[in-house]
Amino acid sequence: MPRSYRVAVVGATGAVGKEMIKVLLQRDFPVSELVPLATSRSAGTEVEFKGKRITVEETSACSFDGIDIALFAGGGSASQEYGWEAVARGAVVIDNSSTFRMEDNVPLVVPEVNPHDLKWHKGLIANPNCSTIQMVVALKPIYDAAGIKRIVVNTYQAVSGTGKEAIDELDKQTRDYAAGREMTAEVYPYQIALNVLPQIDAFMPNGYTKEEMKMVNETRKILGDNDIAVSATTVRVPVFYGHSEAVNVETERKLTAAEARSLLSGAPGVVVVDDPAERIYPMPVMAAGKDEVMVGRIREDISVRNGLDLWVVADNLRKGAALNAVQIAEKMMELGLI
Ligand code: L14
Repeated sequence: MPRSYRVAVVGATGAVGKEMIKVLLQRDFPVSELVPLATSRSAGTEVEFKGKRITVEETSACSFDGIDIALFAGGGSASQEYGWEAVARGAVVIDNSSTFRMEDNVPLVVPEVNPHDLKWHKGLIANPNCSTIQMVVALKPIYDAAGIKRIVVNTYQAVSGTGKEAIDELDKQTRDYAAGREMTAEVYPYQIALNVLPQIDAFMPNGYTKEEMKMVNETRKILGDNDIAVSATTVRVPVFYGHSEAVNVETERKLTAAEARSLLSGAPGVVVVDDPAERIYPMPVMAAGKDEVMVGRIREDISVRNGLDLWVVADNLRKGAALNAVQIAEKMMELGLI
């Protein structure tokens, strides 16, 4: 494989796609050619990369001929249609949609947590769900040190996870409210401004949403441990960028809060932001635009023998999506897999 890569970004004009192009630039990823792809709706528009304007092309099977790495920014339909096709045409695919995450022949990877799973890839690697990624980055050091029996997580998810239209909807509803106009909701079933919606993605027969079950199943797959019990409630809040999570974890062995804090301080991809006396804790406005997963409110759960409570915040478009995808490519380079 070359030391500089022809990189396609599928969904290049969306919230995640744009962030992917930004991350490639910021990290100086060795791109010999950038090929931005999108649906016919956005084809013909331009993106800027290293001072050049590049025309966005409509995705087709032939788009992947000669491509080394294809980053699918996700909406599942392009992934469904072209994911394995791109592999057949010689590309390594890193897919941000939920389409392939639970398939047995597809590694589901967070580079700080399970880089070894890249070794058995079959051409397509899945990028986990945004809420799952930031949680497992924070839990990995705890899992390694003390084992994990059970996780109960509640999320506070930003609208940017849904995409540009949702960012615009929160912006518009907020303006409408300030101007005394009536708000209308199109993207979400109810107003999101000044509100909280206890539904992300569709409901399943067991009463959980798909987003909640993604957190359950993906966490076990990434940590490689099907014995971990996980329950999640995923909630949309009127925040533009940055997902927050209240994570309760029951460990096999006792970990004090001080031990957890010191483990997390040395963990890759984590920054501890935890000084309650000074009112210092992570918040989405602080995490937006940052690469690290921020952890604070670290304390021992008073209701069980071996339990911890954590507050975990990260930029859902960066570590939750674009950055993790690019880090997967970087890790594959490092391991000599591309
Ligand atoms: O599984 O915030 O990647 O609406 C896509 C939609 C994550 C949540 C996924 C959202 C989801 C996202």
